Amino acid sequence: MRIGIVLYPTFGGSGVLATELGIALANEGHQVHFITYRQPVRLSGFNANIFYHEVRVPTYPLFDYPPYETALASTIVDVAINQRLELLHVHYAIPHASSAYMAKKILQKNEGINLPIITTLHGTDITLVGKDATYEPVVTFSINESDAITAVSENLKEETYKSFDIKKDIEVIYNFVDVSRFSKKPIDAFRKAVAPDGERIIIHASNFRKIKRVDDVVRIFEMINRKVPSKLMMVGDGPERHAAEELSRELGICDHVRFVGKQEQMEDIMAISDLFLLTSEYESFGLSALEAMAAYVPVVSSNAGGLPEVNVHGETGFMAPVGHVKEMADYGIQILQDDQTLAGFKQRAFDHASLFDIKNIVPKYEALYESVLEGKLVG
Ligand code: GMT
Repeated sequence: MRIGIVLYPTFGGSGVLATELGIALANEGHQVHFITYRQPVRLSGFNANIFYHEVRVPTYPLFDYPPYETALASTIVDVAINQRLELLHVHYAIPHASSAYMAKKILQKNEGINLPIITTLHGTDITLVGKDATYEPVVTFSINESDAITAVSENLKEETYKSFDIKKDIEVIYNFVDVSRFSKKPIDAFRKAVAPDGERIIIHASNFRKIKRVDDVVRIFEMINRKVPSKLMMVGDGPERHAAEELSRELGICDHVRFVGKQEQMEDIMAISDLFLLTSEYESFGLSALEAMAAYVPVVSSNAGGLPEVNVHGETGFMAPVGHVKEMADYGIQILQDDQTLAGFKQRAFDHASLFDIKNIVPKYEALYESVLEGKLVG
């Protein structure tokens, strides 16, 4: 198949998932055309089946807000015609689903081409940004106009039906992880550099937006560290990073906390970690938690959104209500208290992550593409 994939090229979960999906499809022999405004972060190395088409958004003195949505629709039209795309898969509804709709209409009218559109809903496109009245009518319309809709968890599917008047079926296709890539042996020298006295290594990775409640991570770490000597690695960057750094100074733990910024080799960092903290107010799924589990790292998380579909309470880690930092710290201590308990959680985290292995999930997207193409009306 010749597949177009529209995505955000950043470190956000939707962009990571879309990039990994495209690479997996290319490895299966499909021709994959990524369409976005910058080289996606996880897209490196040469693959004969992968193409990257950059959306250029020319500036003009009149534009306080350069019209990305229009530029994206025009690029989709161009790529669809010149690369003879058979279908287009857009990740994150805003503004990708409406640009896709616009492109589809142009292709139909001008070229007699029917380009099926698949929209994958990822999270805040529904739960935060999308349902804001500023965007809602366009989001509802463009989701309904998609030929197929998927959501990354049962919870996100429910939230979508709750917040939008969606007339079509939404298929749940869970996020996935390449277990073989994440289950790496830890690099001893790296572990020693972070935890020279054999401390436990705790990790958080996100884009440090408010919704992630990174202050909670710092507070939980402080409580765990009082009982179990540990180090905290804060991976990523975003608006709340500075406040979290300040808090770690206030709590007198900054010698034990490293803010390492955005990292591409997540598998090496995960490999040396003992516990992953994810305190979010909402997660449709929690891809970072799944990647941690695939690296044998148990998870203490909030129980918001789709997290209970990923983190099995008492098995792969623990969950507590949003903001219950003391409870989460106690769970962390319980997991880290001795090597035998930790080893049990690590193994179960890995076993559960294996259910979401790339090999099990990517065929579900391929089957969906095939069923969309079979029902396709040309012209
Ligand atoms: O919030 C983020 O970290 C980024 C965001 C996105 O859409 O780029 O992530 C969402 O999509 C991920 C991949 O499907 C999910 O695993 C995340 O849970 C989801 N984030 C939220 O719902 C807050």
